[in-house]
Amino acid sequence: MKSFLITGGAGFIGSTLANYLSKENSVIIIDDLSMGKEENLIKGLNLKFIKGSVTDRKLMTELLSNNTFDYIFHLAAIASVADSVERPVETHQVNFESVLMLLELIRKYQKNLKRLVFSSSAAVYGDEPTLPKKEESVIRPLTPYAIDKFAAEQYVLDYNHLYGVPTSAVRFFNVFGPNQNPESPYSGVISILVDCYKKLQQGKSAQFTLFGDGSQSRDFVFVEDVIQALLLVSTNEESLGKQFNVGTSNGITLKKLIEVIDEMLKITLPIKYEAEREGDIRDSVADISRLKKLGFTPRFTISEGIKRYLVSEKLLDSI
Ligand code: UD2
Repeated sequence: MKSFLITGGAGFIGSTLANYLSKENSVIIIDDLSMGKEENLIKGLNLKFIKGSVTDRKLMTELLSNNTFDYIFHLAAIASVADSVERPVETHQVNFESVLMLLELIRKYQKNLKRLVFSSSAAVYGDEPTLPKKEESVIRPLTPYAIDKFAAEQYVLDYNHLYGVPTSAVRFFNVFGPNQNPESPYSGVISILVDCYKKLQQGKSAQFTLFGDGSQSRDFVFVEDVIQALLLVSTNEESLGKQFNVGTSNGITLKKLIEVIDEMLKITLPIKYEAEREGDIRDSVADISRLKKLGFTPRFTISEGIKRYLVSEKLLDSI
């Protein structure tokens, strides 16, 4: 049995990882439930939940000095780019300062750690138009969110180079799947779409607001493939001190995506068109050759991932 710490472990990606790992390992989760939900977690003997913030120095010091972890996944963050623009100082505390504090605590107390994996974001590439994005592509972080993710990621990797702390980072593209919280307007677009279709299927009225003309494209990656990536990155010697794009290498436009779901559910989604969101990136697609070298193969096409999601939300009967 290995010992895991997952910060942000009640959130969408964190809870999927925790539920998978706690079948055969001991998992401690810390989450302040700002976006995550305790009911995302399948409670069992191997899973311990702590409600608290990664910015709480006392709590984090206790956690790191009283336990020995094999692996730490740092997934806690203010995940909304818009939020970071509204509240740059608070975002910085959560998305950057907590990381530096965690690194210091690991350096001091976690001498047997096998790996810290930090969750960075495709946001670091900003609006530089060259596609697909490679890890060594031009970095142009445009928001407090992206600046903090990039700075934290660089610190995480530098702690490997400078102090030998075993670290890696992943740059998530557009992750989707069950348990993604659709409540904020800046939640993942697929969770918002699924929420709309759900209402329509229940005979309620719903309308999807499409920002722009729908020709923008994204590399949507199903959460189970993200788990595959996290496990590969955390256990591979080759990934020490490096960052990895996590996507599928396939982009799809929003328009096409809606057509695919319309067809699956035999529903025509009512769409209200609004102006493009400020700062919206037109196209985003990952080059995943670095991750592939670790043995990664995306197992879900966008349609397969969407189907699974719709089944889990009981919008479709079976696969
Ligand atoms: C993703 C990440 C964000 C950051 C960014 C970096 C998510 C949820 N967000 O933002 O954290 O890393 O990538 O580039 O993964 N849209 C609509 N209607 C809606 C909601 C969204 O039309 O109700 C559009 C939106 O304007 C955008 C696209 O859908 O063009 C995808 O939006 P998103 O918020 O899911 O993700 P993105 O790529 O803006």
